[in-house]
Amino acid sequence: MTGLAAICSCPQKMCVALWIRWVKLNAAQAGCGLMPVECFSYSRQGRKVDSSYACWSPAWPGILAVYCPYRNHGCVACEPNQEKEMTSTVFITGATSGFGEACARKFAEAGWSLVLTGRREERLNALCAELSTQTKVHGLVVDVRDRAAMETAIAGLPAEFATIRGLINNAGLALGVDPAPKCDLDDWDTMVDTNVKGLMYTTRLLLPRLIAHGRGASIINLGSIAGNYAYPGSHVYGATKAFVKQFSLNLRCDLIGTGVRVTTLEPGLCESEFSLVRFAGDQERYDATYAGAEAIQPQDIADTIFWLMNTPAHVNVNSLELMPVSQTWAGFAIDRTRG
Ligand code: NDP
Ligand code: 8X3
Repeated sequence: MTGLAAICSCPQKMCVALWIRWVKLNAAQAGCGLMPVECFSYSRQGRKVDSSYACWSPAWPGILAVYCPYRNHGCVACEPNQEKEMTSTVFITGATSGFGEACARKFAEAGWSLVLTGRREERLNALCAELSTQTKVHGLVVDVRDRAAMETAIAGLPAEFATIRGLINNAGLALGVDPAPKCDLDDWDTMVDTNVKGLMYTTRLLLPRLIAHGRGASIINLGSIAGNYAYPGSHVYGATKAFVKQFSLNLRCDLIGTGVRVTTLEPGLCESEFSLVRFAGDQERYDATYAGAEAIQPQDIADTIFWLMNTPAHVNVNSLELMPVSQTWAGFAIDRTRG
């Protein structure tokens, strides 16, 4: 990481300038809170004093406060005089509607840089244009199922989006609720290719960038209650989400020591275009799905994901299941035609 020169506003003028060098990222260094940095304070006499502590928030692109060795003098306010590369970037797949779009707005509001993806170019461009008045945004019109296109898109990320602090693997879909014997195999292929392989490609391609961020980085994978419980018509959709859960847990094992967290977020009934896609554009079925249910809204999901990404860097939420209060479990089905 690069260095950052800062002007120290020590009221007693004991020190006049600080040179802070972000030493190599390791577990003890990145993240929110008090952390040791290689921080030299030059006294008025030009004497170099080291071992200060900086309070740094990854959500804010600068040093919030530096406690200089002359702590009793209350030297805490520093103005960074050089923009550096600590801005947090979140990469969101499927940002053209629903949860992904709500997350893009939420993280933009908090000043995170955004990399947003989706296939619907017009929608993606409109969102990128809108949010670019608030923060840095880079749009990628790409299908997560297309491995080569994903490789090219990610390899070509501009340098300012090179290090990724958050990945929201959100792009996904369910097609139909017909029983398995009536299903179209193409639909099953589409769900596996998107929910399983697309998520797999995105994750693998971004892992080096998340690991480069290190402590405090997060991967949030969109699972579902359908990955936890069986219900009629869930077949391949539910199975793809069960994959997401196990893949996430397994990833955690391989990321030990990197500081990168992994969470599966497993929502139940949420109101979004998800059901329009599932019911092939049937608005009546969509309306009936949510009628009177007070379903979870995309904003609720975005708030939850934002919270997950901002928990203390030593905490990993392995999985989090959410339902609207109106939704609970049905009983087991019993075939009573047997005698
Ligand atoms: P939406 O249909 O509103 O959003 C889905 C997003 O995924 C869209 O932005 C869509 O963009 C993108 N997407 C779909 N296929 C692809 C693809 N092949 N390549 C790139 N992007 C793709 O649904 P939600 O926001 O509700 O769902 C988001 C995630 O949450 C999904 O993984 C879903 O399974 C999961 N989930 C949803 C629940 C719900 O009840 N809504 C509950 C539990 C989990 P575009 O079409 O432009 O490519
Ligand atoms: C979407 C939730 O209950 O429709 O993943 O499967 S459900």
